[in-house]
Amino acid sequence: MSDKSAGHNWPEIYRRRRERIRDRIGDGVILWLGNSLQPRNYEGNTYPFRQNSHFLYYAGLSKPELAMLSFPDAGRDILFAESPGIDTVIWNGPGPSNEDLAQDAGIDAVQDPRRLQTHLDLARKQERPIHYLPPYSASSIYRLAALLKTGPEEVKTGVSEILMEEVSKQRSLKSEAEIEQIEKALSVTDRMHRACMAAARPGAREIELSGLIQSIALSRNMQQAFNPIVTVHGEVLHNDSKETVVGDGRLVLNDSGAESPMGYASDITRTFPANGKFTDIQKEIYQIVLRVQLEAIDMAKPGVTYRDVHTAACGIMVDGLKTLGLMRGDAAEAVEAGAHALFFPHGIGHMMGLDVHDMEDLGDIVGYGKKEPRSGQFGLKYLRLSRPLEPGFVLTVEPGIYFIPALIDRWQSERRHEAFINYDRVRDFVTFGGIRIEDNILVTSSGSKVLGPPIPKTIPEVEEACGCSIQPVWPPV
Ligand SMILES: [Mn+2]
Repeated sequence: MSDKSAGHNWPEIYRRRRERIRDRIGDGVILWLGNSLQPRNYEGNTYPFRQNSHFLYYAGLSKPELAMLSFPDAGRDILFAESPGIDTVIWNGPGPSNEDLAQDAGIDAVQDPRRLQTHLDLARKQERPIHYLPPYSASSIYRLAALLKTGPEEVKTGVSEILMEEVSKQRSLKSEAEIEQIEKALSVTDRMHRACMAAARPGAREIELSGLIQSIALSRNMQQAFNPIVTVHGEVLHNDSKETVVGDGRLVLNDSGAESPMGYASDITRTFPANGKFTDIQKEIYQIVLRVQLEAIDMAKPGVTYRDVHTAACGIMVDGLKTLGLMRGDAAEAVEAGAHALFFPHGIGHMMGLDVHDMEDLGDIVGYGKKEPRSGQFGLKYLRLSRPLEPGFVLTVEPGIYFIPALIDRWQSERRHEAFINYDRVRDFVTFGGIRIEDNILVTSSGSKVLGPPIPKTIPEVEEACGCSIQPVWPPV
């Protein structure tokens, strides 16, 4: 891929990553499938291509329809790529040769894609296990079914658990070169958030702000790591930015992050007043969320489980909500019962790397390991990371307080957790919206470190950034 950071021998990094996974798997063959182009409305008009993140991690090549085989016993890998024909050159220009691709990935052998079938047929005939990761797109399921001469359902049940575990272990620990990529993305995300604060004003539309921040990333050759959430309805957790007009006195929630050209994510949330000044009650709720976030960052260190960080964060939140008369009773008991989830129905954070929810395609093995089941309790069931933290993990820390009218109505009608929730007081906040504050941290040997440049976060910092004039995307000539 383009834009490799200087000072790192990427072909050697990919080669070593594959060597390690081959050693851990030990037998059979490992099949790595790259992604295909996804059509928008007909085959030739496609969505922007995004490579499979495992393929990026082990080969770094961002081109559709690639595949790779790793042979643990022979200690080698083969790349499978179609040779660019004259039509490709005419329509898409002269791209890199297959030999160039192989060299970039640190692979010695490159073969025609039709040879992949021959290798797999032989492995099946010899009854050697074929290890592959769970496919998440219909095109990959279909491609795997054809290659393995089986059906889509059999493809899903035949995934390699040992490969999932070992990939999860390896990708969970981020190297210095990977942290550099995440920080590169964050430096653009910082610009996106500052521009959004500066440009927002009563009367603007959510979609204008969303368009502005996306243009900032695009003009630096970066995609978004996920669909940005820029909205006055922060209480709708994954609200798409719409034509909604930003009202005076409203809070704008911006949850967005650029993706580095090598595919690394960033994921930042800031919430700010549309007119540049927080009201008193907005300040009070904001301060509770900020305190929870800072204390959660402080708690994150090796050996501590993220579930304990989540639970402690919920307790601090309940204490804060009690001072405003929204909750009552013993904070620990309220959290144990799940009463706080009326205001905070999601988890404190998740792993982040090449995916914004890193390796979510591998399931709970990443955030929970093999032994710990995920809780079924409302709120806690959305905690994506629970396991003990290790140096090298990159996580998000993202508490929020939301006033979700439909949830308040339902719980109040059921008189749910009445011992802990003061519904009469909650009614005063029903049009408040929501506040979330999110940063990306690296777990270090002794604690944790917030990644990227400082993005306005305290009330004075946010109000100052809201009062700035908008910086042009391109410097004036
Ligand atoms: Mn997040």
